[in-house]
Amino acid sequence: MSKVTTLNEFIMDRQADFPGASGELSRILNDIAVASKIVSRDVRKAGLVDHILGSQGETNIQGEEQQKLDVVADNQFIKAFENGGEICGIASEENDDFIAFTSEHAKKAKYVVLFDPLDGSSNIDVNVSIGSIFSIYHRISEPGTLATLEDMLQIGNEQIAAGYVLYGSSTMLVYTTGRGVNGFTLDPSIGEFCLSHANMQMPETGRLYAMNEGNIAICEKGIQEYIAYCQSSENDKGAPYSGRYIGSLVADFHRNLIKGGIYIYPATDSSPEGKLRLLYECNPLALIAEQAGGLATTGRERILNIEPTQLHQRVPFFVGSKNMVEKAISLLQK
Ligand code: AHM
Ligand code: MG
Repeated sequence: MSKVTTLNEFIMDRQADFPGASGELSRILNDIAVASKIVSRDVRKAGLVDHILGSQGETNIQGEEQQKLDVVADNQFIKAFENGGEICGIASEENDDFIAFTSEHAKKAKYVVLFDPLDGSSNIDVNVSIGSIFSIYHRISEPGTLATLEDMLQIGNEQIAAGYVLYGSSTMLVYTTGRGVNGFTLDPSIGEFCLSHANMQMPETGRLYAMNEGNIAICEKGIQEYIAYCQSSENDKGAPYSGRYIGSLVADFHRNLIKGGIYIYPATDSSPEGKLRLLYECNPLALIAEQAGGLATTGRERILNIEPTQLHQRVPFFVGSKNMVEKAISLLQK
């Protein structure tokens, strides 16, 4: 039988690669793993528990209806970060403003986390995969004080670590600390994430494209041309690509990471900035994509170079296999 490496062991081994590392980042990653196991358990019960499934009857700052599980997951992650003691503040899709933790211990902490506790949550009621996404930064403000908005509004390039959890046919945690990308599958029989996808590499090219094509008529011409290219027999593969759109960013991204492909959420007439949020959806996936050899762009600018101005800022998002993203950029810039 081959040796199983648990996430815990893997994190500890990696910590040894950084002489002088104090273990704070390792503890944050462990806190995320524990919180996501609890969220995974709740997601798995979604169809069974009436009081979890369905709408909470409230809307978040983006005017979207919050699902109960969104709130459950949000609270779970916040609790983990607040109790863990390594985080001085958080920002999440489900909270209008960032939260600065007020305990003396938390004020001394060096890190902030931005996250989407449950992305694609409109898919919960129909039993389709959903995910959590996270992004970790060093704070900019002085330790010992309250976290500030400036701590949250950093460029993606400054991320210390980023990752996602996919609640799919199995639960997987994929993360990077800037030294490659590794994926862990939750073994429910032992309750541990086990290394299943070491050193993940996104294929340079692929034949899968993911976009909400219902928006095609309200996209700019370059997007329409790129989708026509994907569907043409005259493209680089000499045959139409396959369209695959789950409408769950983490699931669409994960499939493309493994099989090769491109995910596009462009600016449209109705959402001129795009739909997806820079800080806790695009930046973390952009870091993972680049670490795996892929690319992430707005079509005009590298995602990881964008100076954020708002917590819930939206950007057009193209992410995936290098050659496919480059082709999309070339048509957009034509
Ligand atoms: P959410 O954060 O409210 O769940 O929205 C993000 C989701 C992504 O997971 C998904 O790719 C996209 O929205 C789907 O949007 P659309 O229904 O417009 O295609
Ligand atoms: Mg989201």
